[in-house]
Amino acid sequence: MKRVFSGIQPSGRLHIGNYLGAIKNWISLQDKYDTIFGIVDYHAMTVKYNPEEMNNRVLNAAINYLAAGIDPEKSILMLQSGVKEHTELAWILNTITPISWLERVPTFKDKIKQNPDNINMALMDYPVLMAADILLYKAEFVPVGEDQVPHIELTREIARRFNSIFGNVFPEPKEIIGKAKRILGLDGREKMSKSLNNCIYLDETAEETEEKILKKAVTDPQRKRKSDAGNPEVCNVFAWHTFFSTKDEIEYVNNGCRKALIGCVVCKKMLIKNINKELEPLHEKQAYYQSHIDEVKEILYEGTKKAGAIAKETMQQVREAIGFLY
Ligand code: AQP
Repeated sequence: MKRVFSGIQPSGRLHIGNYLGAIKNWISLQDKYDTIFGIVDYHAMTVKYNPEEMNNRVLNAAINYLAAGIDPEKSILMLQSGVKEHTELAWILNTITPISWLERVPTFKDKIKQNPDNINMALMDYPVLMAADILLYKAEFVPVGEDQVPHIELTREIARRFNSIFGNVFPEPKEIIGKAKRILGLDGREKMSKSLNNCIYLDETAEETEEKILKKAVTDPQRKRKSDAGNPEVCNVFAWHTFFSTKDEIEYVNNGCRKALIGCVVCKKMLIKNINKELEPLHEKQAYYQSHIDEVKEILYEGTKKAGAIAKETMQQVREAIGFLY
């Protein structure tokens, strides 16, 4: 089976953007591919963070992977910092990656804007570590949201360059983009992001989700009252409907909004019902794993060990290729 690798950085609690853009796609790949899903904690260090929170963030990510349906019998669930070969390979890849390739990565520019007081080396080097994450497992496919595509392109360029200098070691991975390319946040403008306080978190209660959507979710800004005809194309609440509601409901909301037959509150309430319905089984499993946290740690430990064995093999080939066989 061909191999798939993907990961999420534990830079905060996971949200429905991570769920729709990443985790939900991962579930469907488990039967067709040899799948490895990482919690990439070294990536979460590129911005300031509270060390006391990191352990809980990692466990929150692991719980959500499992609750959403990552099956440890089918997939490897691993922790990046538990496999030292990630940073080792990243260093080697650094030596063949021109700085100019990293300067043009769009997320680097975004991160500089978001962290003007902490523009560190790792913010720029993040995509090389990501390339190492993928290439270490010789993954051929990487399911990601649209924002990560430049990183996968860069990974291909790095793999190509390594292979041309040192001999053929790495396949060139391809991205797999699902239907949810870019989920916007409650603000209806920016990508839903852990660092932007515009999220519906996966561990939020049904009541918290309801309150956030009713009070904070921005709809068509032109529509001031129910009697105004709305434009679903510019309404983020409508965009969310397309992921959580049935075909008939989407049509009902689309038509009702355009003809001013329904107001934004009715539209939001229907969405709330559907989001909570989809997340209900996930919440039940979260509660199970929360109260069986040792089971979660064991799964992560075993997965990290398995990943480590694959990583060792690749690094042996890399060392042979770069002439480090003393
Ligand atoms: N809003 C989103 N829409 C679609 N996909 C998304 N992903 C994240 N947000 C959205 C996808 O989730 C995977 C893991 O992403 P990540 O958490 O490792 O990094 P990120 O994209 O930087 O996520 P955040 O929430 O925006 O984190 P911060 O705020 O810390 O930078 C990726 O496949 C990503 O595409």
